[in-house]
Amino acid sequence: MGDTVAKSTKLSVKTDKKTLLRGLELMCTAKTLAEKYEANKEITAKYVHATSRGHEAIQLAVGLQLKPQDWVAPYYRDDSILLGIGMTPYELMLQVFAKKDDPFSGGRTYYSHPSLNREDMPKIPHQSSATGMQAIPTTGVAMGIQYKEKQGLAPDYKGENPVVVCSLGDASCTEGEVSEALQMAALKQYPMVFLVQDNGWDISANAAETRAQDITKYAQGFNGIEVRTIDGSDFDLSFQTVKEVFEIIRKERRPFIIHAKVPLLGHHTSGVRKEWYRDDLEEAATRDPYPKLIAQAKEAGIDESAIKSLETTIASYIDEEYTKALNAEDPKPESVTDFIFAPTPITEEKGIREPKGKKKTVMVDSALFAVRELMSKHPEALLYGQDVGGRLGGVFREAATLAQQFGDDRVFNTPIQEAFIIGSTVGMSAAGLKPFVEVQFADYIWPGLNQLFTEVSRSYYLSNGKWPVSCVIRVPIGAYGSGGPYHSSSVESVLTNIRGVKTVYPSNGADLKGLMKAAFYDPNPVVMLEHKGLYWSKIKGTEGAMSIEPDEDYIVPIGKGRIVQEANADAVSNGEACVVITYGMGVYWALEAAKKFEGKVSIVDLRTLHPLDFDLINEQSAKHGKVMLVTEESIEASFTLGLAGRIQRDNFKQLDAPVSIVGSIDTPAIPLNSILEAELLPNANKVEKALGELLEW
Ligand SMILES: Cc1ncc(C[n+]2csc(CCOP(=O)(O)OP(=O)(O)O)c2C)c(N)n1
Ligand SMILES: [Mg+2]
Repeated sequence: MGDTVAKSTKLSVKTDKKTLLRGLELMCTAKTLAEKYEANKEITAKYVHATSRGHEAIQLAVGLQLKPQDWVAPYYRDDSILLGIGMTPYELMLQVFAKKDDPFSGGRTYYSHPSLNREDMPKIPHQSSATGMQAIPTTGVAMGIQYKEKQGLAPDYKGENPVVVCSLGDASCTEGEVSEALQMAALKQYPMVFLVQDNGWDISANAAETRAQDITKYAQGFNGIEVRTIDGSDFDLSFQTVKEVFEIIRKERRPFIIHAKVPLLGHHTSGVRKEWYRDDLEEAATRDPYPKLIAQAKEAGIDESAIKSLETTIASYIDEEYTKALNAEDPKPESVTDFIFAPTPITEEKGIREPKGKKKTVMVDSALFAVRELMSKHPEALLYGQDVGGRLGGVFREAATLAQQFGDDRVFNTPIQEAFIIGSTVGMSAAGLKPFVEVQFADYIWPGLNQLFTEVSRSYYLSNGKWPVSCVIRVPIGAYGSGGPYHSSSVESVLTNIRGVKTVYPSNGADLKGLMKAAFYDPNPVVMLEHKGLYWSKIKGTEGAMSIEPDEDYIVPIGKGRIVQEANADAVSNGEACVVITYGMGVYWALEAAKKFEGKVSIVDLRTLHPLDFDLINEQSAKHGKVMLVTEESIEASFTLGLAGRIQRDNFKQLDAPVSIVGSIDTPAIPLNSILEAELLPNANKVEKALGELLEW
């Protein structure tokens, strides 16, 4: 086998003998693992997995040359990258069986879906299964590294500056989000490599069906990314190419694509088998990297008998390790709730909410002041989004003056790329930074929602606590002055459904400032919903959103509601009072409506929608017996409807009436015309009418 290939291989191996031997050992290990899984498929295919069979050469070339300061995002076919960086077969097999000691996720995610934060190895942020979706978070890492270098925050690596590798299958590159990542890498010249392993296959769809051009041609649309196309089944060529590219990036700090053509020799995954649909298996076998590497090893003077003995040793080693891994401990059932949120240091309200001798300011400025104070104190804090840069300072002037004060590298505009804006925080946070990002309108969070759900929200849980994502995502929200169908929407029901993200919705400047501080110091992702109609208190009845600016140390813990108004004690004990539980604009509708029922209405402002302050909600519900929920969203299938169910379940015996809900009329969108808009939205009159009915019970 080796001899046949040797004839067709150039006799000019450049890689040293020691590396060739190590490459051979690891390639043999990867191949033996794949064969072992296949031979035991009744057992190993309990959980779906894919192997690198056919892709090993380029993967090992990358894995073997990564250093501890580097970052890599391997995809599900990259088990040879993992072997290359030094993971053991036993550690990998713990993942195939989803065992407790799986070093990546503790049995929470599939084989070769790594996340690693070891001192002596390259770093791997959490890797999802969603094809192509790692491109943005990984570009975020490179963005973070560049930021640290520019701000003088990076350690001195003595000329060996970090490289970031984002590994992708060829078919995944047609995902729209990949182009957002390429755009940013090209535009800002990030120090990274997109490694595209081109086997010509999607699952069963082939290149001819799914792409108009390969990545080499596609990349021509991204000015400033250098591309190398190589035979990724040739270990020597792969090793030399990666070596050269890494060396350039370590010095010149600019992006590359390595387009590696490879044969897919194994199954797509354990569940989708090659013999069902592949018509190219014979041709693919002629490009097997293993005999090619054997030929190169022989050329470098490694003899046949040494290779044979290596193969035998590895085979029996894998057999032993397999049995050990199969019999390793499973995760404990009770561990299922570990690592939902990383513990936050902010648990108490602290500081002075209303310092003496200060004038009231509008809510939009409270946000600005909070960000300014945080950025002055923390060089790792930065702010980016659409139009937040110096020229405008945000379409609501919510970031006005920040770029002037902190410079264009710390406060800057992004392209219109909501997925990048949100998803890049995963990488920025992993790199040790604290990004504030902004989605211009809640209506435009949808293009970023995939990143929020797939990457941001799950990173901490699926990495078994290794990679919390600390970021603040500011989102102006809500209907205000005929904003119409695309500048008025409420999105909290969808956001609160994404469980690994905290959702905060302050109704006044003091809370906004205090919560912005808490969000910044929180190790978890926090979405800060900021109502546009409250920003300047221009709507009648919302003057209360203005507040004296709290002092610099003032902080409001996330997950704690606030009693805005209390009914009088007699009315409460006689069963003549009710509590309105609400948030955002609802606080002002409730306050206005309550004027007609003097002393009979308590009002709770939730301030945080997830995690909810159930202690306060239940205490107030039970105490009043009559509960009304007010929301700007429509009611069906909503956050508020879920909350009503929970209140009724927890307080059934104490309630004197069904929980009343006031919300918008249920339509697919908020219409533009002001008469239609007013008809659709709640207001003080609608709340007043519902209060009258509730208090009648
Ligand atoms: C967003 C998303 N859509 C669909 C899938 C299902 N899926 C898994 S692998 C795959 C094909 C990916 O092909 P490619 O990127 O070329 O990698 P290869 O498996 O060929 O190495 C698909 C469609 C997925 N995991 N994620
Ligand atoms: Mg492919």
